Amino acid sequence: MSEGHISDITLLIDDSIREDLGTSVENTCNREPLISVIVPAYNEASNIEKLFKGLKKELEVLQCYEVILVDDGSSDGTADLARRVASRLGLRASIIRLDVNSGKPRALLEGFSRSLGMYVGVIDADLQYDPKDLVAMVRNAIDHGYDAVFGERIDPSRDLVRKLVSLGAKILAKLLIRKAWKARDPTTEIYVIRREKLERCLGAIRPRIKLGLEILVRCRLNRVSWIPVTIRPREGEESKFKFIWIPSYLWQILELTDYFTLRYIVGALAALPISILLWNYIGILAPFVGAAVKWIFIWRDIGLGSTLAVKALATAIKIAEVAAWPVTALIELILIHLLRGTRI
Ligand SMILES: Nc1nc2c(ncn2[C@@H]2O[C@H](COP(=O)(O)OP(=O)(O)OP(=O)(O)O)[C@@H](O)[C@H]2O)c(=O)[nH]1
Ligand SMILES: [Mg+2]
Repeated sequence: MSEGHISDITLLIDDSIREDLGTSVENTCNREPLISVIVPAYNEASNIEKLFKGLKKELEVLQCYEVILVDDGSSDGTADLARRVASRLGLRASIIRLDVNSGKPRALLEGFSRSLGMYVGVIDADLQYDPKDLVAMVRNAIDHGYDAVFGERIDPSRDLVRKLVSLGAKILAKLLIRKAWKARDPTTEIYVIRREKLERCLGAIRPRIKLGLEILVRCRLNRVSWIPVTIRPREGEESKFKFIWIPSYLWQILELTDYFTLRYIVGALAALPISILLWNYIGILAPFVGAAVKWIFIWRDIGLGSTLAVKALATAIKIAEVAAWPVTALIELILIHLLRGTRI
């Protein structure tokens, strides 16, 4: 990636906790790699061998590729093992290890910032996706000139609760985010994007739980395609899915939603119970905290300056209302005097 964008992203992760374990084989093709495949990995040691074999077999047909595995503070030696396996297999791979677990989205952003390929692809380390699908996506992008190709996940093995959670997440994104309306799988985790397009929007992408959705919404993608990918049941290491991800997903949706009014209403509705709950603790300050909650929702749409200006105007109107009370009372009194004795 170009220097400017590298600095944007690397700022997210302190240099002292990042270690580049090097590249397994000479990573330079005669030209830029066709694809950089970013693999986020957290405690995936038992899957590395099979993962790398699969990637090598499929990516070799593209000749010029690079794999960037970002180990995110694993405690099972994922990074060391990955380096050894990559060099044994002759896989063109760079292994980056972050000492502190920073979460999948930050790991992906770190990988993006290191990528050199014409296309950047993302695939999980847990063997649930077939690298063949990634190759099909690049081919699709090249053949038809797509800016990005996303995988539409078909997951026959998921349990009912996860299926329902996933369906709810998709519906919510489609309903609230205009750009996600036509997306066949807005929460997808496997995709390929033209690096040139990614570079332009990297500064706007936040490290949120569904980075594919961030890319879909925040990057200017003129032509996008979807191809079906079947998810295999997880083998080896256990799932890292946590239900705590659900509120952070909801937050991401609220950030990405086009519906400003909805955000305002959610903020306004949250303000009242918050004020009531806090009343016992901070008394008269509670309504101010409640109001602040409402305004935080709006702040990101119009900026801090405008938020303060609107708030100042609204407060001025309220003060004027209160100040006008004696005047209105006086007018009422005069009217009562004038009308005394008459009945309409
Ligand atoms: N770098 C990094 N990778 C992570 C982290 N958490 C999960 N991953 C990786 O992200 C990928 C997806 O994780 P999974 O645990 O399979 O999560 P999931 O696919 O949403 O959940 P399942 O459907 O249950 O498999 C795997 O390659 C993990 O190793 C993390 O904190 N940092
Ligand atoms: Mg998985």
